[in-house]
Amino acid sequence: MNAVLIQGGTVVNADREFQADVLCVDGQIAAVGTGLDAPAGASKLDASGQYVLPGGIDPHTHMQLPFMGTVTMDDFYSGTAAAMAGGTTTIIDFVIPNPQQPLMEAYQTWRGWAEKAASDYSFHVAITWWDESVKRDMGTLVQQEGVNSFKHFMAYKNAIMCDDETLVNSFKRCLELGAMPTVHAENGELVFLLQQEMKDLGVLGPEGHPLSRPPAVEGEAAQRAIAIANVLNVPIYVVHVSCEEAASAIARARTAGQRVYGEVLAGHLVVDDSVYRHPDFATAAAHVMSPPFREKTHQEALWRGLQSGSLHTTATDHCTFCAEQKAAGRFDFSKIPNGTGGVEERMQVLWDAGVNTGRFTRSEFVAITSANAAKLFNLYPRKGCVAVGADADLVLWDPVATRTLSVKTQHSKGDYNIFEGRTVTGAPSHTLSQGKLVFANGDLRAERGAGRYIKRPAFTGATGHGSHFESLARKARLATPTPVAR
Ligand code: URQ
Ligand code: ZN
Ligand code: ZN
Repeated sequence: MNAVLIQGGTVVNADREFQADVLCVDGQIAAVGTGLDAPAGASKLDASGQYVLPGGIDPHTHMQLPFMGTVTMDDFYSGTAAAMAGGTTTIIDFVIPNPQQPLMEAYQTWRGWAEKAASDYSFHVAITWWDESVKRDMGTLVQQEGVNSFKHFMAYKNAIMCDDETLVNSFKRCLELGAMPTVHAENGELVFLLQQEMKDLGVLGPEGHPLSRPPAVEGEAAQRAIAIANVLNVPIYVVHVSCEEAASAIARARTAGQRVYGEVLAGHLVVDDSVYRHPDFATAAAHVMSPPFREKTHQEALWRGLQSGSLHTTATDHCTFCAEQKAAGRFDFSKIPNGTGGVEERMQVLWDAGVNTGRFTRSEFVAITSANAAKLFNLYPRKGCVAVGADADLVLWDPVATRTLSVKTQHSKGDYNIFEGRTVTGAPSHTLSQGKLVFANGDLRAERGAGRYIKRPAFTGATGHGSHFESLARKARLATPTPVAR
């Protein structure tokens, strides 16, 4: 029996916080309460003065991603190890089939890559093309493999971009299956045209990246995806919302009663577009990711979206390329591999810029870093809360610890840190994954292959939390027209 008793801490869940000890036995939470006794042989952790949080969930990472002619620096071991050093104990990554590649083939490939993961993981599957076999494989993935979310890139023309026909077919299939459609919302046709215009003007450096992907390009795609979902009566989750235009499109739809959910990257909350005007190519290129970092004014819209509940989760889109890889675009910004890191820093940045500033309560912090993602992707209450029966994925959070975030101390294999030099107050002192201590006061003990693939049931029938799909189906039935007898 592997038992750990965490004593003297304040448990923080998304709904409340309270003084309690937490007993973990064989990878699950066995008891939560005051004055718990440790079973014989149990190890003890003193959490006095600290908060005991559910392990963070990052619903948007790309470990070991083949993209734009190269492969990310972090694989599933190094990426999940870095995540646990920052308090994140579950990632939801992406299977991204090449166009015309059978979904099941891509899925098996990614499952193989992820066997080295040190923490638990799950997969969204991207729909990058369409025919009857894709429709069939989506069913297999939902019914047999525990996939309940499908990603659609509206950007990346001539690569993995979805046209409206694919969006409509796939969203409809998602509704049939009880799966959440998600979108990368940028109009890829506009991006392609604006990239060409920038190059025709001789703008070839990284400063051309944001200029070719203005907020209006994201706002249009977000609005279009939301409108398609509305007509089809399916919920929709917009990933990496980066600008006011997309955030307000989501807020408007929600106010009108539509089931739309939004995700915000930690980077988009605190990094702005001045990085692209840095004179050093490598520094500017290191920040090339899509959607790009925006003018500061957009950050307030994102904070307000999270505070008001119109945006729901935080993520990182951890997708690290080194300077040599980024140099592929030295003379053409459109060839710079898109992606930045952050999987280790997310929770510390959000605590420092969110909780310490009074934007979020500690419970709201848990909601946006763990519980909401668990609920939206049907991992709750196995993940996302400190409760009996949940997985023993826990973080002992020291609210007075200070850290300076830097590439020099990060555990990612990337060679850049978009939060370089930022000093934060509040950091994980200990991380437990499946009840095992994997991080303790700077000592990372991530075990290659210890992570498990986590199945996520579809949102139909008894599973899920008050399935939004059933309520939508009821709404659709009520709205079903009756044919006129003639
Ligand atoms: O678009 C994404 O989410 C992937 C390809 C990572 N890269 C990025 O720039 N966000
Ligand atoms: Zn994306
Ligand atoms: Zn991504």
